[in-house]
Amino acid sequence: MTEKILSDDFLWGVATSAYQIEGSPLSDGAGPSIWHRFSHTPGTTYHGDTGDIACDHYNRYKADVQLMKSLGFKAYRFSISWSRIFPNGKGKVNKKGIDFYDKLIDELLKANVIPFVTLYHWDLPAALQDLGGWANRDIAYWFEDYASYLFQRLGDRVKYWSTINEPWVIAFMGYMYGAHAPGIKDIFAAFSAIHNELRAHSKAVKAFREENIDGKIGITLSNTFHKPASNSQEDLSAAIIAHEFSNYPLFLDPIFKGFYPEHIKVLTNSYMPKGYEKDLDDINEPIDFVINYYSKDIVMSDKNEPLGFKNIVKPYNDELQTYSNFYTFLKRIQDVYDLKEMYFTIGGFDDDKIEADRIHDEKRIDYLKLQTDLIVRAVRDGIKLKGCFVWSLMDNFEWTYGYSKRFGIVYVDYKTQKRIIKDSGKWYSSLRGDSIEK
Ligand code: IFM
Repeated sequence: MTEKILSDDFLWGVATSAYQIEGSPLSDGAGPSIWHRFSHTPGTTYHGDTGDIACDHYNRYKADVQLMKSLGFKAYRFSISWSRIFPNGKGKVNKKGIDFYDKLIDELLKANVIPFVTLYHWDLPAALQDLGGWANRDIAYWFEDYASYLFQRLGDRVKYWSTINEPWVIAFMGYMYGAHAPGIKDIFAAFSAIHNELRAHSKAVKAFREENIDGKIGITLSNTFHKPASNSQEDLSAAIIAHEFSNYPLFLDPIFKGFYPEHIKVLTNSYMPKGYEKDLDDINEPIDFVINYYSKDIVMSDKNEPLGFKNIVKPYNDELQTYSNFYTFLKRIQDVYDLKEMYFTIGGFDDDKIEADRIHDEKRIDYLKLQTDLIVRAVRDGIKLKGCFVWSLMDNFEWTYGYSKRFGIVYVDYKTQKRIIKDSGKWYSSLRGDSIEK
């Protein structure tokens, strides 16, 4: 006997982000973003790749929406480029910039694809970086203004909003390790960035509620399963600290409870901006949902490291595979913060075999099967997962890896911009909430 696990309104979707797919970063009055500036700085990306053309989605969005429609996806998670809307980050709106998203959203709705908008996916207006970017306290107000404008302008049609995509990556890859834009290496700036991201996020959530927008708002978090390198007390503690420092507790504790996690007090007291505690009441503003993304690594205690531990393995594509870990993560998030709604973003990897016009990517299919199976089991076991977004709709600019990594379930021939649906795209498109039965 079969039993239906997922409801018909489970959102099977795909995800992208503005700088990674749009191309034309300076067209129609847009201002440069930090990723435009960073990728144009020699030595920052593989082969000096930039997002200048990317998937040319800015000009091909209609065909891309048709592609999503033809594949039967119910939802599309994409981000808005702040510097298309406000070329200087604040002040005067660039009408042509907002027109692009207006048209994209209308096109999606016409195709029956639900728009799921991310306000910020790493491409800060360069003009705001010149003022300190996420390390400047004022960014909370700049972000609030930007978000409010979008709520007013698009809130009649967009019902799902995520404020910031993977805030940990923004702060630490961008401000501490310097590997991502803006390329800063300063631990104090990184902690200020975390704190200001939370302040900005909560101001946007409050604005959303004040505007009475008919919809839901949440945040997208990266989570890494930190396996202790050994059973020593030091490594076990390092894994706990790494978890609280880089996973959902760092964000959801302040958002839902109004304080930073217990085990990282030493870090927050050492590196956070002075007086940060005074902001915690303001940050404490519950949200409607969380989108989760997972990976795993191994953590070892190391007193010489500024954070007291080091991540000794960080497999790029090797996701958290075991059901018990996956379930425990989601169950804790659901119970500790009383969340009624969660979404999952499935990562991916590059493993394409190209034969004429066919792209065989069995490993990606196996991976997607495994991940979707985890999702179905988690829902069966009471986890309130309401949708799943595969990263990514199509191959795109993978940040410092440039175009050397292909995460798409649709192949992009960058010379011709031809899209070719990979075998994994065909497999994923055959998946429907109502067709998954266990
Ligand atoms: O490409 C990124 C995306 O921008 C954020 N999440 C992880 C993806 C794969 O690395």
